[in-house]
Amino acid sequence: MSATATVDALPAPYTFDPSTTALLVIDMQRDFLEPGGFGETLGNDVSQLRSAIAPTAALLAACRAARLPVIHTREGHLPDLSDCPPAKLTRGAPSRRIGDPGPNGRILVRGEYGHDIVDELAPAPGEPVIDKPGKGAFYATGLGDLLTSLGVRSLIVTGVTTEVCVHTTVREANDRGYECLVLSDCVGSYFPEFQRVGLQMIAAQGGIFGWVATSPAFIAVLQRTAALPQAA
Ligand code: C5J
Repeated sequence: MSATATVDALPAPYTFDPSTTALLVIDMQRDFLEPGGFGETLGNDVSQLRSAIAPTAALLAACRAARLPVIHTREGHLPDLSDCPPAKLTRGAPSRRIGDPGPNGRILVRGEYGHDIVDELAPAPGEPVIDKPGKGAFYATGLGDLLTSLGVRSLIVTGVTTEVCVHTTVREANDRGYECLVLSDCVGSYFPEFQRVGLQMIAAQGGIFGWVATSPAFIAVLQRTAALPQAA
């Protein structure tokens, strides 16, 4: 694929070249989406995030069919917590702290069941999974080098939570020159008002750090573009 495509988006249509575009799925982990994990220890209603699963599954299928690179991320820490800053480890009064044992294994620790991605959105063989200690997917990871090696310039961004790891990553990506389209039905927040305002913030001020569209709109354009005859 090398034709450009345009999706209806806010604040303005989003034009991308599928041959330089990747899907980035942020932190769709049991620790955030299922009971007994990090999200719930902070007092959140984790059911709020589940609406993002089905549209993201459909999006994954469409991106795989169109041969867009798919990259997943997971937030979490080494078993000895040496990559977890004290400010993150000791903050607040959660019911369990990072590293404590929980029903899905140690909270937010790499290699534990709760740290992994939910079954519905499991990475396909060969899809990169970026483990990150922070909220942003570029901080202390190889994501930047991976995107450079793939020749990616545009990112379709989904995942949780809208106002934390999705926002941080989109801001980081924007500062690095990537054009980010956030799909509103494929991101989720524990707080409906943060979901609404978080999306508004991305597209405000002429698209201060990105664009916002729906996944059906994006998928329809991707499928139409993939079906076009390609120049030799
Ligand atoms: C949070 C995330 N909310 N993935 N992480 O702590 O948004």
